[in-house]
Formats: sequence, structure tokens, C-alpha cells
Amino acid sequence: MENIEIARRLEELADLLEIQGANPFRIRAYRNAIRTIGGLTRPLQEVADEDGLTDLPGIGKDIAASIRELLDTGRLSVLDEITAEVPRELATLTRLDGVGPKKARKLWKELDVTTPDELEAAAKEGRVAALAGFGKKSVEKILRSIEDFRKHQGRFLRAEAAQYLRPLLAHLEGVEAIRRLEVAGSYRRGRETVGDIDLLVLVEDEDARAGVMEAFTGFPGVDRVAMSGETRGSVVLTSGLPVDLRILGPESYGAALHYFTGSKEHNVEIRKRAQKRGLRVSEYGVFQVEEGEAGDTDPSSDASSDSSSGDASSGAGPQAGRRIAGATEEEVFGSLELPWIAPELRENRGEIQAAEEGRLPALVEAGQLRGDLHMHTTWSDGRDSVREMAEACRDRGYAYMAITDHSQAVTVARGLTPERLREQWGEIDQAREEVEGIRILKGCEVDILKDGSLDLPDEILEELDIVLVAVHSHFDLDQATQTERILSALRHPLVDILVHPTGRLINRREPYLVDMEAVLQGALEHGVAVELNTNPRRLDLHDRHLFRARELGVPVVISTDAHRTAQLAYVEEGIRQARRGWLEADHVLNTGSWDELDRWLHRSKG
Ligand code: DGT
Ligand code: CA
Ligand code: CA
Repeated sequence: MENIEIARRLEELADLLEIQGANPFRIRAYRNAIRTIGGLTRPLQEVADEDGLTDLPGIGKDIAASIRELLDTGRLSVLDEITAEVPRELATLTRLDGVGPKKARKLWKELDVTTPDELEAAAKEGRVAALAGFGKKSVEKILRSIEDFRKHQGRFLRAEAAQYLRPLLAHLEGVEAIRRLEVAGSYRRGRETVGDIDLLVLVEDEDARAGVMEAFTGFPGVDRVAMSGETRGSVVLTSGLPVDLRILGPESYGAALHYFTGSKEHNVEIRKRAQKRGLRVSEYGVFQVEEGEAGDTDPSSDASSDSSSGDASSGAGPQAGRRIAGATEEEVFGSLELPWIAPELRENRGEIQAAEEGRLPALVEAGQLRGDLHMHTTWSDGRDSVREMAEACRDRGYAYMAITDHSQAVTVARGLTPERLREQWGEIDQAREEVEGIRILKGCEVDILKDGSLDLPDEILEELDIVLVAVHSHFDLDQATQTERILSALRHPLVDILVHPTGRLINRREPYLVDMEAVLQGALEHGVAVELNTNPRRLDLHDRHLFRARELGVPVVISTDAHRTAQLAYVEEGIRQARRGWLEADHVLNTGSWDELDRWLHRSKG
């Protein structure tokens, strides 16, 4: 069982205990343990085998025993016990914005509400507003978050799906008959969330197929098998993640990889292009349309899409005609006189035309980043020290980095007053001496106050090497007010980067209402860069806005917003998103050398 799954179960347990009204110390102990697990870079199994779980901070004997039980059996008996008393769905209810454990308990005890559907019905009948502690405003908020919940239900953060998937991939990599193994679908295109996983495997020997299918459906992490055919299987993992597997032969592997990578919209455009050339593209290959055969009349409907057997060789079926390509993706694109197109671009946003005209972007790569310009330490809500963050950045090979703890208004994150910030500089100076080979910038993530002014006085901002600004409160202003608030921060002459510009939390919180076009224009006018925050829950800016920033010439900074050293690895998520936004190294400020960055930081602002 993966760390993240264990953390999930413990989180569910803590939520249910809280709803039950259990001892707050016990609940806090679980929450601390969950935080510890979140920060681990090694599998818990390994910790359990080598050092013992109780060596970890915040993990006592009882919780260690729970983790052991999960590792050994996949079950958690305390969770089973409590779900006999407290309905399990209530844990989901606490995830809704505006419903904490206390409110969930009240809804359950007094209205017998346990699911979002029941809550919605009760709210619409006015029964929720009648409860003590639920005002009209909070009911409206709850109704909105139920809508959001429905929109996202069943979609996994890509980064989470990646963790759930890892053990299955490792398992399949050990199956001898499998020559190639790739994840297609939205996952390969690098979307921030995925609905399911589309796995493709190349098996040369047809007789080996059954064994491969068995290895797939028999994987211990499979919760249930939805279907299992000769070339196609479908399972749901214990994490709830659905996974489809398709077994392919060498002649059609590339065509299938292209087809199942999608997107649907990209595929439709590809089929149109094929049609114009007297070709037909399907998941089996690219075929010459025979004389007298009309070919697909409607490229948006493809007869071949879900045939699982591959038994379609008669008439004008998907494998009729002379095959001219199919073994590799390069071959498929090549048969349509196109260069290979990176999966992140395959959203039908002009990539086929760009390919045709030879102007596909040279997409940015992780290795091109020279530094990380947004991170926290123990001075505010981070977990590691300035020095630890500096060493970790140096170990990643960065030339520069910025320490950017919160400013005073963000009290929940223990934001820094001017005095505390000055104190921190002492520690940064020390780290500069002790950690060689990396420039450490003194920065701050300065809160944009409700009226658009900044949370720290200019005297102190002037002394900083780099100034980040962000919205952390008053998310519910109307669009004109919110936009103006942010624009006034951009006009401030000492501001360098607007971070997590839309404030969204994927599947949890919608972006605040803001006119991003006006914000990007403002950033351009005032010489401010915009951040692509690579926290997998944020990925903010998202791809369309990155694309627009590129068009306008607003520099983008890719930063992790790490709150511990392990989170510096979030950069991979961000790179995918940047590529989906068509960004090249030149569009990204922190691909520049230290001299280039230094020059930019000393630019004169418009
Ligand atoms: P997801 O799973 O919702 O995150 O998104 P995808 O893009 O992975 O979609 P999925 O899993 O339904 O299908 C995988 C790919 O297969 C999809 O990107 C394109 C291809 N595909 C599936 N159904 C169709 C279809 O009806 N027509 C076409 N042209 N392609 C399809
Ligand atoms: Ca999919
Ligand atoms: Ca699928």
C-alpha cells in the first residue's frame, strides 16, 4: 500500500472520529501522523521494515500499529468499528467548503443528512437554515460547493493518480511477455486531473495475451474487475482509480497509442486530415481507402472506437484497405505529412496547423529550470529550515532560489512582521555562508490586502531581493473589485511576481472572480511576472492563461511553493502544465542564468 493511500485512510478515520466527537488529543495525533506521512520521501513499508515506524515524528505505538495493519492486511479495524456507528459518507461531507466535522455531525444528528444529495435537498427545503449555526449565507455557500463537488466527482488529481498507479506499473513491468508499456489518455497529455487511466501494452506473441490479462486483473491492488476480455480489461484499484488495459500487436501499437492518447478533439482533426488524403486513421493503423469505397463520411464518428476484440476485418471495417502506418506514432503522423506532436499539445488548439507549418514550440523541459523562486520555511508555515531548503535546492542543481515566507496578515500561516522578517535575514545570511554554490534571495510572499495595498511597508520591501504578491483572503469580491485589487498591487513599483494568480484549488475551490485578461495586460504594462504554481492542487496559472501570457510576452515563473524539501519535486507537475500552455524556455524567467535573473530583478518598471 502506498503512503498516500495510508494517509487517506487515516484522514478518513480522523474525520469520522471528529464527527463522532472523540477526544481531541486523539484526533490531533492522527492529524500529526498524516502530516508526517505526507512529508516522507520513503515508503512506509520500508520504514517499518528497517527503522520501525515509531522512530518517525508524531507516530506513537497505536498509530504505528494501525499503519502496520494497513500495510499487512490493507484493512484498518478501528475504521471498520467506527463506521458501524458513524456513516462513512459523512467524511465526504466534511470535504465540502462550509461544512466542517461539527456541522457534519449536526446535519447527521438533527436532519439525518449523510450525503451531498441529501444535504442539497434539505437545504432547498429550508431545513438547514433553520439549524442553529447555519445562516442563510452559509447555506448558499454549501449549495455552491455541492455543485463544485458534482463537477469534479470522480476525477483524480494527476499527481495522485500517478502514485496510485506506480505499484501496478511496477508489477506489469515484471511481466515478461510485455514488450512496451505506456499510459495514454489524459494522463499522457499531462492534464491536471484524470478520469481514468488508459494503459497500453505491446505483446508480440498472441498466445501470451491471456497470461498478461491475468497478471493485470490479478494484481493485488485491484479492488474489482469490471471486465476482462482477450485484448481489453478494465479494473478499479483499491484507491478507486479505474484502469483500462489494451493489449496490442506490433503493427498497430503506434496507432493505438496515438488514438488512445487523444484528445478526442485532436483525433477528429487528424481523421479529417486523413480523409482529405484518401486515408483512414483508426486505432489499428492508417489505411489507404480502396477505390469505390467512400471512407468515413463523418470523421467525428468512428466505428472503431470501442471495439474490444479487434475482429473487424470484413468489408470497409477499421482494418480494411492497405495499411501504410501503425507501428509507431511517428509513422502515423508521418503518413499525414506531419512531424510528431508532443502529447501535451494534442488538444486541438492549433497544434496540427502549427505542425504543418513547421512552427511547433520547442517545449520547456524540467532540466532547463535554474532556480525556484517561491518556498516557505519554519519561519511561517513551512516545515524545514532555511538551511535545509537551501541544501535541497543546491542538491537539485539550482543556481538560485528565493526564500519567500508569508507576511503578517496571513495569520493562519504565522506570517512575518517586518521585525521577524529582518530577523530571518540573519538566518539567510548565515545560510549564504554555509551553503555554497547557490544564490539565496531574500524574498517574501506579501499579502495583497482587501483594498489592493500591500501588507508590508515600502521601506522593508525595498530591502528585499524579490517581492511576491498574492491574494489570501476576501475571495468572494465581485469581479471588477477583485480585478482592481490585484491591478493595484501590480502597479506597486517594488512588486516582481504575482503568485498563484487565480487562487483556485483543484476539486476544492473555484478561482475567485477575476478578469485574467486585464491582469495579464496589467502584468505586461507594469513589468511583473506571473507564476505557474506547481503545487498539484493549484497548478495556477492554468494552461490557457499560460498560453495567453506567452502571446502577450508576460514572463512566467515556474515555482513550487514548497512547504518542505520533498515538495521541491512538484516542479515536474508544473513543467507538464507549462508544456500544455505551449511555453518554451524563453517564456520562463527562471530558465535564465543568475546574471539574467539579476538583471531582470533590477529592471526599471513601467
Ligand atoms: P479522461 O479519462 O476523462 O481524463 O480523459 P481521456 O482523454 O483519457 O479520455 P478517455 O479515457 O475517455 O479516452 C482515452 C482516449 O481515447 C481519448 O483521449 C481519445 C480516445 N477516444 C475515446 N473515445 C473516443 C471517441 O469516441 N472518439 C475518438 N475520436 N476518440 C476517442
Ligand atoms: Ca482516460
Ligand atoms: Ca478510458
